[in-house]
Amino acid sequence: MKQPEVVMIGLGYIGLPTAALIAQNKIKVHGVDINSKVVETINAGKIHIVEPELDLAVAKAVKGGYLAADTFPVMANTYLIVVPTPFKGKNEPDISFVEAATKSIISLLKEDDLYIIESTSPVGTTEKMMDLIYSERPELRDKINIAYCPERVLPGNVMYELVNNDRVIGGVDDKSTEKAIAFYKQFIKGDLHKTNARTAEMCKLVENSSRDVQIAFANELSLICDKADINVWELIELANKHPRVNILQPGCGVGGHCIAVDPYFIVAEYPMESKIIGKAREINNYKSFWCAEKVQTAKLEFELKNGRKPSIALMGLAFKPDIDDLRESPAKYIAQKVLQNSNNEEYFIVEPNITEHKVFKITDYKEAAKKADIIAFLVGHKEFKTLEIEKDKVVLDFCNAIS
Ligand code: SAJ
Repeated sequence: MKQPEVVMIGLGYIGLPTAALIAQNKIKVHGVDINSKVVETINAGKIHIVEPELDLAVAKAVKGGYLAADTFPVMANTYLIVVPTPFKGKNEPDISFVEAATKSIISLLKEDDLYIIESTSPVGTTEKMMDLIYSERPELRDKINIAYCPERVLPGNVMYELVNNDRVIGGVDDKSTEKAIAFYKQFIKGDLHKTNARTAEMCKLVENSSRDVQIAFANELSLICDKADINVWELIELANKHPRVNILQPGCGVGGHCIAVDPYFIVAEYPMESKIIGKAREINNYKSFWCAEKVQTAKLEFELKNGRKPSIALMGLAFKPDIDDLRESPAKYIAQKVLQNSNNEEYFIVEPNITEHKVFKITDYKEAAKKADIIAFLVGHKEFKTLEIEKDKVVLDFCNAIS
């Protein structure tokens, strides 16, 4: 492959679909991943993650010669950093992957190049990386273009949303913003909104924090309603009849690798100011703990009433309905917690979207619902809606799964 136009560092849930999309537009992409297995898989035209339509896009891009992967970068004109930003210590963002990815391309940079970070990052990361680049290559100061552009796709619908969602693009200066806009215009149909790098970084964090805060409100209502003996789902449905009220749904807590994570990036840096954002995280985490306690109480009540230990079905492990993704899943946390407190009861762990798990023995959902005395719905998977549940069962429906 002759010199690629784009180097994509990080070929995960966002990097690979983005690389495939760029390649579909006949722009040559050199994908980089530290995992040589991932590199091999992609070069064979295959994929290592579950995402509808991605397999075809990657196969076509590789076959057409527009996408190739490797464990190291090469010279290009545009460099995209799409690597994870996990936590270290007590919910502190760890930007060491962004830093390592940046370091790996510094020596390749030349005048007029475009460097973009897409990884969710704490405010100021793009400027920090700019300083890092210029400390090693002072002759390039103000001669390259540096920008931040977060993604906002929904897992499971990535290939559609990547093309059609609006994007927020912020450069470290106007020239960088314009250059980044021109780059994304080649393959994105959604509107491209200009700003500066710090605002773009904060925008991503705020989008996910906003959702976390709204879900925390719904979860708080569910705790209040449980005490007040009110059906929270009926209450929310009625309150939402107001033309300007739109309350989200309570559940077992908040999971996934974005909404349960990104708010901490704000709290870690602005702890005194981000009171509601921090509290929302606490409430949503507490909701999972509360659900586990409810299962525990139901077990004890059953034993007192019936003079024998109950069998328990835990329905769902994924972090949200109708997916197979268990990352940061509140349901998985609850299952672990309940099993830690087990006292020789029989358990049925259900997850219709996966067939096996290295820790949990997975049981068919119909069989579990038939055999268990206590059925706790942890995720609102579509399969559960049609279950016929016998009247003598104790049902704990934490996510309105069966109404
Ligand atoms: N949840 C509730 N109640 C609700 C809605 C969701 O408890 O009313 C829970 C879900 O069960 C799940 C969690 O919240 O545990 C997060 O689910 P989600 O569907 O809100 O979000 P994700 O993590 O699948 O994807 C999000 C998306 N962000 C928003 O909707 C604001 C997506 O657009 C982002 O691109 C993605 O995070 C990301 O990468 O940041």
